[in-house]
Amino acid sequence: NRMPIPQPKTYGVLGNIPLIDKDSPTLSFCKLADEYGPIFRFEGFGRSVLIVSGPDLVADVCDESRFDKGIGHILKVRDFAGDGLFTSLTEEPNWKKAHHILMPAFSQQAMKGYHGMMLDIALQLVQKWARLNPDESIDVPEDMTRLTLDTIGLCGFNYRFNSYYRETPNPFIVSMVRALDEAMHYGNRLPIQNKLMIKTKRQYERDIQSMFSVVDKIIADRKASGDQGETDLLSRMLHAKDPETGERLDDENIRYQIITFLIAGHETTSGLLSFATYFLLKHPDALKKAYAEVDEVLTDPLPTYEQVLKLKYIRMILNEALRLWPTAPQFNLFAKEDTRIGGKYPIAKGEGVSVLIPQLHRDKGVWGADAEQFRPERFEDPSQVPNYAYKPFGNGQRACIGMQFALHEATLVLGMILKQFQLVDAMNYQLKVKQTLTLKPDGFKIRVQLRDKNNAIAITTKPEETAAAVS
Ligand code: FDE
Repeated sequence: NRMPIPQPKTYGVLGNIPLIDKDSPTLSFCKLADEYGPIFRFEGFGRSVLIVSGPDLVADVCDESRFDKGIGHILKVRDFAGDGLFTSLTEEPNWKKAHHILMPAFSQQAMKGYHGMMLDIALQLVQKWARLNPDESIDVPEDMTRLTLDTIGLCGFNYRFNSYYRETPNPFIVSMVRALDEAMHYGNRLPIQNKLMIKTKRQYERDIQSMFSVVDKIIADRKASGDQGETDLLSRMLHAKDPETGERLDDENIRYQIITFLIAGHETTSGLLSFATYFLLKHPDALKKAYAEVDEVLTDPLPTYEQVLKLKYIRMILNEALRLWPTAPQFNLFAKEDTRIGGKYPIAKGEGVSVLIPQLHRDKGVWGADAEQFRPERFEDPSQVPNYAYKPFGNGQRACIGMQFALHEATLVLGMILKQFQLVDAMNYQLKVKQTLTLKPDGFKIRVQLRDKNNAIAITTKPEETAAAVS
C-alpha cells in the first residue's frame, strides 16, 4: 500500500519553478493541485516539498507527533524576524519561552484591554470615510492596511504610525514590505543571480538596519520611561517571566517579536477585512442580514467590548471570507521521522510539506457542491463546521497566536463600517487576487454613503464626546 507521489514536469536545474507565477505562487499551486491531485511533489533548486491539499492528507500531516512546523521556506525572513515566534523552530528555546509569555496577552480576556485602542483606530477609518465627497472612492486594501498597522502598533507598543495622516506608507512599512518581498523572491533565484543583484542586496541590508533602529528605539524609550507594566504587548515582554524557566525575553528577541507582530498582524488582517468587504458588496442577501444585526446589536454610539462579542453574523462572514480566501494561504511542516502520509505516500525524515489552504477549503467532498459559493450560514452551528478541513490560522501549538486579536479587531471594524455606511460598488469591481506573502484583492475600490446623514459619531463636531466614549 505504497503509492507514488505525482510530480509535474521539470525544467533541468530549475526543477518545477517555471510552472509558478512568482507574483502569485499560491494560486499557481492551486492550479497544479487541480491537475495533479491532493498531494504532489514540487522541486526547485534541489529542494523538494510535498504540496498537500486533500482533507484526509491534511488531517494526517496535522498530527503533531509526526510533523512539526518547518521554516525552510521563510529562512530568509530570519534576517529581520530572527527567532521571533513566527520564524523559529519549535525546539528553539526562545519559541517556547515567548509562547508562554505571550499567550495570556492574546487571550479572549486580554481583548478587553485592547478594545479601547482598537476603537480609537477604527474611528479614524470611519471618520475619514464619512468625510469623503460622494464621487471620491476608497482603496479598500490600502485603508484596511492603515487600520491594521495602526492597531497593532498601538496595542502592541503604544506607538502611533498615524497612517490616516499620510498619503504614502510610513517609511518603516516601506522597508518592511520591501524586505519581505526580497525575502520571498530570494529563494526562487539561482545563487548566481542573487550574487549579481548587488543593488537589491544593499537596499535589503539598509531596510533591515532601518527597521532595527526604529524598533530598538521604541524598546529603549520604553525602558527609560520606567514603565511598570502597562497593558500593551511590549510591557508584557519587558516584564513577564516564563513560568517554566523563570527567564525573561532579552532585548534582541523583543525586537524580533515586535517586527514579527507587525508582519504577521497587519497584512493578514487587512486582507481579511478587504475580502469580507468584497463578498458583502457582491452578496446583497448576506449584506442585508449583516445590516440587520449591527442595527440590533450596536445600539450605543460606540460599540462596547460585549457588543462586539454579540456580532455573530459578522463573525460568520469573516469565517466564510477566510474559508474562500485564507489570507495566510500556506503553512509548512517537516516530517519528524520516516513515515507515510495518509498511510500510503512515503515521506523521509526531514522532508518538507506545504499545506495549500485555499484548495483544502474548497474541497467539494467536505464543503459540498456549493464549496465555491460565499455562504456564511455554513458557520451558523459550530458543531457542524468540519474543523479538520478549516485551517485559516494554521495548526496545533504553532497555530496563530493572534487569532482572537485579529477576529476581535475585524468584527469591531466591519460592524462599525456597516453601522455607518452603505457600500457602493461604483466601478463594478472584478476580483483579482494579488499575493505578497499574503493574499489581497488587488485594486479593490468602493464608494460609501452615510446611512444616517445626521450620524453623530461619523461626523461629530464634538471631539470631547468621542474621547469620553473611547476611554
Ligand atoms: C501564525 C499564523 C499561522 C501559522 C503559520 C505557520 O504555521 O507557518 C497562520 C496560518 C496565521 N497566523 C494566520 C493568520 C490569519 C490572520 C488574520 C492572522 N494570522 C492574524 C495575526 C495577527 C497577529 C498579531 C498574528 N497573526 C500573529 C501570529 C504569530 C506570532 C504567529 C506565529 C505563532 C507561533 O508559531 O508560535 C502566527 N500569527 Fe497569525
